[in-house]
Amino acid sequence: MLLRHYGMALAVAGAIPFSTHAQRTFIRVNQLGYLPLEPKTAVACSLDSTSIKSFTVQDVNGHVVFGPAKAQAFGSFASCASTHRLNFSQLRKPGRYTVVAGGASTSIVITSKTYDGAADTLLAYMRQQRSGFNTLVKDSIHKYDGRIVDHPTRTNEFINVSGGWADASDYLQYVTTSANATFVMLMAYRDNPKAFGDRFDARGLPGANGVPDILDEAKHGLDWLLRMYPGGEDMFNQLADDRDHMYFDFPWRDSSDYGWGKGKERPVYPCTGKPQGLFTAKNRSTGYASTAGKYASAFGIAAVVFRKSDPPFAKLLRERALAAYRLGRQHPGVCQTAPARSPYFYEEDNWHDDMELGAASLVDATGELHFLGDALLHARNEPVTPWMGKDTANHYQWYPWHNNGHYEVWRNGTAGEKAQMAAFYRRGLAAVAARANNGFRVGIPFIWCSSNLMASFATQAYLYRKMTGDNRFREYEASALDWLLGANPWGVSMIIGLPAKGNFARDPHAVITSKMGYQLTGGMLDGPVYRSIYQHLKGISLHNPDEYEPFNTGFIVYHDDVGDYSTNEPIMDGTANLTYLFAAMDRSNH
Ligand SMILES: [Ca+2]
Ligand SMILES: [Ca+2]
Repeated sequence: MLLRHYGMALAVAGAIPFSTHAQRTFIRVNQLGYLPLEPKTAVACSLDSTSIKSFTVQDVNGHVVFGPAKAQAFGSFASCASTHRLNFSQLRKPGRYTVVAGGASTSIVITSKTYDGAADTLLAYMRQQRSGFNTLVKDSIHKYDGRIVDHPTRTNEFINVSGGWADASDYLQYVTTSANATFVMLMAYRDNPKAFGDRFDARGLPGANGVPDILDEAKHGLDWLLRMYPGGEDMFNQLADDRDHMYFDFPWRDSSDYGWGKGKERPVYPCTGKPQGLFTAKNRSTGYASTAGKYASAFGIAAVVFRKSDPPFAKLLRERALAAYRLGRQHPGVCQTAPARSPYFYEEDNWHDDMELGAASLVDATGELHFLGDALLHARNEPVTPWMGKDTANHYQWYPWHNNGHYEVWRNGTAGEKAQMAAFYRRGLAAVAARANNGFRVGIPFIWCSSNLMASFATQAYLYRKMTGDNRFREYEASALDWLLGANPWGVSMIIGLPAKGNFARDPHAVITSKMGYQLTGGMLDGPVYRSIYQHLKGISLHNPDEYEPFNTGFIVYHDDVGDYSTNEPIMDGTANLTYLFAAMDRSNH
């Protein structure tokens, strides 16, 4: 295992995580590259209190093309005893360069093509996560989904809910994450259609089918959501539960037994408006609205996107969006995911954000402006996504990680309403930025799934900039994106396979990587967490020596190890969430 590990890392020139000689300063960069006209910063992380006065940027011939320029000292951050920001934003000429500082150097690239195809790369992971027809085995998996549980009159009844995506490296499926993923992918396409290509068919197999691949993927999600909410009074929320965790199986050989036989039917949970859990652990559900709003928004935006290409499908989606939204109004409150044998569940506590987005999506889907009034009321109930500015939060307590609803309201609002939505975003961004006075310019809390928070912060900052032209958070936005692509203490891109020759996770918490050596291209990892979280989660232990050990001495940790499900597990909804930002950064749209 160890040999495979180091062998792959060494094959990447300049991307060795840690060398045995006494290198103490490491220059961390956005490994994918830098856009010519955008902010460009590298971060020097020193494992001792090194002071760096200046840095240069050299071309491939070793000629200095920028600097010596001042290295901006920012003190310690996590394992970095000292950090320095190396800002070369003024270097705009495309090319390959080397950033040199404090006896260390790292290569970078500046090109307008930095993000070309990056959003499509994320979709590779989404295809791999498909339930129903799966591209890896070219066959249907989880063929017996599923049987209704926890229902007053329909318990044990079979319902066909085949399809959708596995949530992470287990095979649970949630409407809350799947509907958000579907919404964001449709939003990404609506706003930046030119970022997406057509190289795969509807089933996810290679070969163009005349449909942008992002819409093929969104359609796969919609088909599942339409099964999970067939209309009417029963709204389903979850397929399978954590009894899945008994086995670390291939998806096509899932041995989970929910009482109907190994590998047979999986349970389908409805929203009930009450605390849910078939065994000891219970969630704190109070209503339907958090799930109903997400259904309404995914169906609502889809009704607009498919209006021209498939009018009957668009009509069905519009009707289903209205039905879901009505059910959300009847049952305010949250519909959380249901735990089974384990104490963990998605502890979502907010639902105004979901109903806001649902209502705002219905404005475009139906042309009825009264939905905008609904959306505004919900927006004012939760102006700022509550994790922003905080030091911690429960698992998925404030979800989605940013509220696209404010942007959707802004699109149809009056001047005053637009200004209010921008002000709401500004408050959240300012609260995060106020905590970001460090060398990496990051102010998110390092709770479980920190990469999601990083991506959502950057997306909200981008939307705010687009809405207002105000660049005050520009540097923080770029820093969050840089962090995800390698400008972090470990020098690891949090997206597997991006860039193709970069330094990314070789040993993620995923069975098809650990047992088949298959690379989960495009998957975004959970990302670093507070040391205290890592130490207190159940069932975590490293399977191999930690190659990033020198960088895991601070308040946050990251391990490229199959045993660490807290930092090194790819996640479906986070990956989909990033499609918007990557598409927006793709210069083919501009
Ligand atoms: Ca296609
Ligand atoms: Ca919510």
